[in-house]
Amino acid sequence: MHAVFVYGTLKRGFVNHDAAWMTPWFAGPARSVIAYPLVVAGPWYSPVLFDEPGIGSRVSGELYEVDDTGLDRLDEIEGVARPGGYHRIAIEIERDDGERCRAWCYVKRRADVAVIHDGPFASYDDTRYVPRAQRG
Ligand code: PCA
Repeated sequence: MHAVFVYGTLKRGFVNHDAAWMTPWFAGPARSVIAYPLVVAGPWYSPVLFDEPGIGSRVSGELYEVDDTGLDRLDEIEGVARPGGYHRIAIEIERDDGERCRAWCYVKRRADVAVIHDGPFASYDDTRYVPRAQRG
């Protein structure tokens, strides 16, 4: 199984959570051990975490334990193989009970993002995201 930390539209209550069949893998709330910049960026107002440790705030999100198929599906949803897509890196995560672990997390490089609308935030709670199916 693979530990995955999600901070954006894969969280419970957001549009990609159901598309990725996340619910059975939920392992609890968690946050990054160190700060990362979490912003709302790009033409579709996507939540984006930049791989710039030490900038912004500790980021709140959710931890999941997914199988190989699940990780493949998440990579597909996050465009890991597509130009301008997310990169998957391992970061240090702290659960609410204080337990720490390394988990996969989807990030981008600042240079791959055309426009930053808002941020940095300690947690993502924006409603402007445009799902893939609604993009022109
Ligand atoms: N999905 C991934 C990265 C950004 C997004 O919208 C997540 O929720 O962590």
